[in-house]
Amino acid sequence: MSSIFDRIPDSAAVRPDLARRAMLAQSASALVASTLPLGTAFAQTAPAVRPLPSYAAFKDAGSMIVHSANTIEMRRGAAGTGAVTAVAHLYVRNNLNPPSPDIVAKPDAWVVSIDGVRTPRSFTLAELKAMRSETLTMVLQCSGNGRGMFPSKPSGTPWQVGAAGCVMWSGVPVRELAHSLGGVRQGMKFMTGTGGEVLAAGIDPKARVERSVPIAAMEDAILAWELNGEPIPLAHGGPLRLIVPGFTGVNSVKYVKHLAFTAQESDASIQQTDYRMTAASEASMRPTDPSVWQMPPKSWINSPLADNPGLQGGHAGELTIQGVAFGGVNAVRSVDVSTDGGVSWNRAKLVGPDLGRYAWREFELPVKLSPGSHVLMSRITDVKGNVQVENRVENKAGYLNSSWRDHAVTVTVA
Ligand SMILES: Nc1nc2c(c(=O)[nH]1)N[C@H]1C(S)=C(S)[C@@H](COP(=O)(O)O)O[C@H]1N2
Ligand SMILES: [Mo]
Repeated sequence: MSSIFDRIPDSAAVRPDLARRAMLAQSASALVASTLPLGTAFAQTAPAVRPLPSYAAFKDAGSMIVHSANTIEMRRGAAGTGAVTAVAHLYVRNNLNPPSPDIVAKPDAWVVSIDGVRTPRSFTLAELKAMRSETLTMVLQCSGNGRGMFPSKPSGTPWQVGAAGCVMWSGVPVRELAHSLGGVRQGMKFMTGTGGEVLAAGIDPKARVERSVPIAAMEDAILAWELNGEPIPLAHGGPLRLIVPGFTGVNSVKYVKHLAFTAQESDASIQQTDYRMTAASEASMRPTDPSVWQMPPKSWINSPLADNPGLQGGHAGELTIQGVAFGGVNAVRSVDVSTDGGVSWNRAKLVGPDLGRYAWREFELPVKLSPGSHVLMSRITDVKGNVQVENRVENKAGYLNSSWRDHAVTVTVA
């Protein structure tokens, strides 16, 4: 896999952001935007530009940051203002190399086995497609999104905001599938999905991608074969993916080959000693530390930004602040925006379609900023009254950063 990185182009031509930045520097722009010091540090130490790996070659290269062949994020602001993220912009994250593209060549032949029900059995994808299906819009977000903003520099991909997107999945509801198989057996506490990666001979089977979530999550989970109305590409877990809305990305197992209702959590390492909220001072993650499951409420501004000065309007300082907000497992109630570093807040307007409780809402707030520097941030409140946290929860691996302070942007009005 490393061969795809043999040629690393370094010309500005493959960095549209750099080209744009150079142009902006020349123009007499009234508004010069830059991210907060942490973001600036990231921009200065941005990883060398790498080409997209072949399985993700359909991505819009100019909108993506290729951290590695298995970790690709969307640039902040690249999604535009649509409520649904284009597949060409959606981030990619693989814990193991993806399986052979052969599995999406004949998607209907894919087999998934269902266990922990009264009458366990296997289904081909063709058989699942004959059942009633549903479409679900949800935020898919990596547990480590925002890790790049932890000053402690936890190991792992230093994602900014772009390991997230809001996309539509279509497939069969897990609760209906379980019902058709006589229902879940007694005593089952978890829903456990197993990924279809084939481990090389000699590799510890605990290295498999297998995740367990509390069984209540089955109520809204689906086994999906379509993403934004098209067959799911290999990069996003085709031909069949378990979708657990409201939970972080790792819980939505790609190329799912086994779905089981289990009494215990999986013994896979990815469940037991990874994706845990462990104190930074600990040597390793322990199975007794809290699992990374449901996503907390989070929002961030996508415009204006350093790479996207946004709507400057005809007058200096007049612009519309835009961003996205989601509540994780709960719908968005409201979003507030501050232009003075979090001292005072103004209610933003929710715009665009409401695609359900698991989707993000776009928000906007027109403002007039005086000459000088302004720190902009957003803060969501969900329908249950939970408010986006001010400060990140420090943890060893840099998970679940939803701090509104960390997601601030600084703009300077000339
Ligand atoms: N089978 C399998 N499923 C997986 C993974 C994986 O490596 N293998 N990675 C998980 C992680 S950590 C994330 S964040 C999401 C990423 O989904 P995406 O690549 O479609 O954006 O898939 C999850 N499901
Ligand atoms: Mo992830």
